[in-house]
Amino acid sequence: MNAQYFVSPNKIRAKFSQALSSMYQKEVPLYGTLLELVAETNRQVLHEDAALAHRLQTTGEINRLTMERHGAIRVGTAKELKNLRRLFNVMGMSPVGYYDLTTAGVPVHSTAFRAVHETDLQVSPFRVFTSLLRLELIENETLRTLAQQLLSRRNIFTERVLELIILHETQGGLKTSQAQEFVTQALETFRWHSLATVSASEYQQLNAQHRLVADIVAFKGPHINHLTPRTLDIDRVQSAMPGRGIIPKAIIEGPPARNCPILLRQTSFKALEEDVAFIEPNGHQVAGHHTARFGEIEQRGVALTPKGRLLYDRLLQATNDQLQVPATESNASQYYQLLNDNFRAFPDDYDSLREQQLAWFRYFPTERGLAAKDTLDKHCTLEQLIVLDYIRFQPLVYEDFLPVSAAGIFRSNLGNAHHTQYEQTSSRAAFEHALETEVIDEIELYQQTQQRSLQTCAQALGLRMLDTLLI
Ligand code: OOG
Ligand code: NI
Repeated sequence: MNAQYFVSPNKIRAKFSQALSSMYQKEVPLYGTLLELVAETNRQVLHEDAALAHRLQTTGEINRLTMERHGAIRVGTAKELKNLRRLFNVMGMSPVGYYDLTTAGVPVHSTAFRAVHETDLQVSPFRVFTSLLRLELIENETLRTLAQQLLSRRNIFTERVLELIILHETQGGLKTSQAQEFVTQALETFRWHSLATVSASEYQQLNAQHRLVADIVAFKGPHINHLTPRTLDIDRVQSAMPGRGIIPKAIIEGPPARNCPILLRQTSFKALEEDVAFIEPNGHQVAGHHTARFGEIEQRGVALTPKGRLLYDRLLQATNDQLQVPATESNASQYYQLLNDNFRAFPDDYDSLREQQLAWFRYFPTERGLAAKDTLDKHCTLEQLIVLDYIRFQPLVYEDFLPVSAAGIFRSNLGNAHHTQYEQTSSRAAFEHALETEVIDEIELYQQTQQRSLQTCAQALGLRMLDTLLI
């Protein structure tokens, strides 16, 4: 069948993320309150900063501002992870990056399912941080067996969504009505189930092992545990949260506020205690509570090269070493002070970030450059073309996650009771084995996007030697 009959995966992704957002707002009303706060703050910022408003208008981003940028789920088995990969593939999302959270005392490893090409990201940047429980880290054998049994008994996908996935794989796409049905059916995997699959005492044992184990194992499916819209001013939203009855986590994760934002800053409200019911062996239901779901906000900046990332990791590590204890509400201002001081060593203008090869950029030919095309010296270097204002550059936005930040988000939602130290660490090979494919290296994606933009410049300016344009 011809590809033109099929709905673009980008469209399916955009529709799915909208449907997920509506469902989550109904399930967690406080998340709706957070969305309102974010929308209001974005409006204020745009009102105060006309240049920013203009920029967002010209790029069309203004219309997508409050659209969610990411969500997260946690699954229990290799099979669940593999089938999620197939499900996300229908929406044009591939596994990018490997995150080992065990070093931070969280018994999972993760990837981000997302679009990989800049034109697809432009349509919908929606991504899902997806974690796989590392069952082998449960030391108590009885409990591990219980967890395994519970997981092997459940099926987190509807029969119909599995059929549609196969249809997509065999015919190469989905037609309109199939795509609509896919969105409705796929949503079921992410839905909240307040009736647990375990008894109250089993829940307590799983929870005592690790709150995350109970969250992943004791329910029918991997409920979406948060969604994350983009804010134009994360500091402002963080401080306005309590006024709306939202309790924020202690600190904003990631780099400090800067003129030229780098990577990703994020914060969340603390997970809510929700009513659930446990099911006793005699079939009776017992009322109880479970704490897992929350809302998050993010602000993204330029993606860093490996060199830039090393510098970022070093400065963040230095901050945490100097603080000596974990950052909490009581030492938050000291933490920010140290963070700001340390990050003075990170250049804060785009020229330096580019010249020192700390960040990735996209290059664009200017009107002036295009007008000069025929008279251009064919041996011009990229730097000369920039000086001549024939080529300009824009920061390439970071599309991924940060392990230290992710651990901070996890931890703030797991209570402070867990300071587990795991002997085993990174097991990327096992993760990829479960996924039945390798995860994509995010650095390669940024490099390719930058390189594509350079090639487009070269073509537009009639230059043959693309390589000379490499920085
Ligand atoms: C995922 C936490 C990590 C982020 O934005 O870094 C995360 C989870 O709680 O399942 O979402
Ligand atoms: Ni998140």
